[in-house]
Amino acid sequence: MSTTTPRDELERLSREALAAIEAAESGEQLEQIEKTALARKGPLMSLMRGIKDLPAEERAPFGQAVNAARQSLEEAVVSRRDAFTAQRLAAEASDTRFDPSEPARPLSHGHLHPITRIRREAEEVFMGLGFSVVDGPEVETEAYNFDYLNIPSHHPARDMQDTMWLDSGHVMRTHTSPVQLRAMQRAEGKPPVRVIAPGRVFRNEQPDATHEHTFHQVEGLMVDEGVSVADMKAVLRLALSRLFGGSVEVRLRPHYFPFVEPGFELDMRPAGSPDDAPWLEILGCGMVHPEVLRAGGMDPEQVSGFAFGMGLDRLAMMRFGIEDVRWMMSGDLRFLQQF
Ligand code: FA5
Repeated sequence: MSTTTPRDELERLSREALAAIEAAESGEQLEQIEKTALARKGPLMSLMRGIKDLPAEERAPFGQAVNAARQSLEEAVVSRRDAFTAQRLAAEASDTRFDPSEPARPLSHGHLHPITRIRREAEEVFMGLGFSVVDGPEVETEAYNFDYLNIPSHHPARDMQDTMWLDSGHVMRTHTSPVQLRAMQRAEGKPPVRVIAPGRVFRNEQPDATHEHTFHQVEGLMVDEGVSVADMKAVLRLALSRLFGGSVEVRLRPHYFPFVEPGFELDMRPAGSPDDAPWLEILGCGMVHPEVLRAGGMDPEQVSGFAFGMGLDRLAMMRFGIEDVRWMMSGDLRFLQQF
């Protein structure tokens, strides 16, 4: 007959489990041992279940002994696991592939797009002249893009700007001029209004070296009592001189835009150029048409104003000597990295 008592069994189980924990060579092995030795349905717990067969006076001390054995096994698992972690960290620290004295690799970082640079410069220049910078929606209503600007439907002037229409009846704005109206309306009939509105515009164009379907303009508007063509010419000459970093001379050529009267195209060249030096066409401008002032809530009997629209892409092309406008939005790093 076997003389093994539950106490002997408990001791044997504890000894074997401890030896296994000590002998474990990896975290995975340790986890396996933990799962079998300390499982709820494992050998220790089945000893616990046999407690009811013991004489009454032995039950409590035996229960305590099983619990104590369980606890010391759990502690052994924890300290073995800590040892593994310490080993791993020590191995990592001594890994010769990591050299903290090695110089850092240079970080590659981006820079501003040429159009962003020109836009910011234009904002600075006009803010210096008392203008504030305003924004408007790229998806416009037909009324703001055309009608309020004195371009009624079926008027041939609509064909000047090939339009991308949305199914909703809205348009992708073909120019920044709608922002003129929004700025005047915001002023609620009270001059002065002095704003510029830079932004993206869209036309249903066949792209070529000087035409994009998506490009950038800066609109400008100044409305007050007694504003004249002379004011317009002076402000634009000053602004362009600052933008191009040298004094320029400008000339106005009559041009038809439905929303101004009179309307002009403005050409420029460096101040003091010989008489036969070429002029560069740079923007459209003119005195705000009375109908447009009225649509903006201003009284054309009381106030007058000038407006202009400048192509930012073309400005950037001149400033940086870029030959093809299509490179601007190409996202081609070989192009962008030159700036
Ligand atoms: C207009 O868009 C008028 N709204 C400008 C204006 C505003 C006139 C206020 C009077 C008063 P225009 O279509 O000419 O005008 O365009 C203005 C500028 O945008 C041009 O001088 C040119 O620099 C630029 N531009 C026009 N079409 C393109 C295009 N397809 N790609 C790149 N730039 C363009």
